[in-house]
Amino acid sequence: MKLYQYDAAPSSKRVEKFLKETNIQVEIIQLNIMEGEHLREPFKTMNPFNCIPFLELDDGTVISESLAICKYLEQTSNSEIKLFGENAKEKALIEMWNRRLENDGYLPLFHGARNKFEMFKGAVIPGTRTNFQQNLAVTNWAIESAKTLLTRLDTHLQSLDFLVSNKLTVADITGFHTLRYAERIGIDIKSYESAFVWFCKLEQRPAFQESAHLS
Ligand SMILES: N[C@@H](CCC(=O)N[C@@H](CS)C(=O)NCC(=O)O)C(=O)O
Repeated sequence: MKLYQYDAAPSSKRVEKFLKETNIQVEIIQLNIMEGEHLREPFKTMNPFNCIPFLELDDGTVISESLAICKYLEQTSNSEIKLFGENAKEKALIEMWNRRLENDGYLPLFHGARNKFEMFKGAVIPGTRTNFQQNLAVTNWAIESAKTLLTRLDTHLQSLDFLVSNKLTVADITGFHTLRYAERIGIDIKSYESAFVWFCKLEQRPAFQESAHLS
């Protein structure tokens, strides 16, 4: 089994944090997406969505999407740490928060960034290289959506250290990277005080010390 990553990319960072928190070991191969390595063969055919991360199983099956990868690894490992939850209620609440964060924050901001920053010119749609133009209206919509989410998140986190069951789950990892995107795109995340305290505590965790950064 091999995990294809590019450690400086947010999607890979989510998987990296999951692996460190759960102590799951997997062989990792770095593909340099800045140099388009993922767009060349054999990787282009292995994952037709042409993005990292993706996991190649020993039988040749390829699983992409960061959380699908994490879920597969959690369910097939001996790790006692279950970041997707241990019972029906916990699992549902984790999925609820994860979807809220992804739908209203992480994904809008992900596309907002691709429609704003110079480095994404010619690569507005993930896993493509085209002349499709960037559109700042997408970025502005993303900022508005994320601010609404951050207000709600801030209220939820007023008396909590984590989003669900007072222990770290994948929803916290998604949330951490949502705030990272928000900060990068210019939202003042410090003004969401409870969410910012939660973010800073997460940042201190050993598993959240990152191995690579985008330049
Ligand atoms: N929803 C996917 C997103 C994957 C994705 O967009 N990965 C980006 C890096 S964060 C990528 O590989 N980009 C390469 C490209 O656009 O060519 C996931 O969570 O795994």
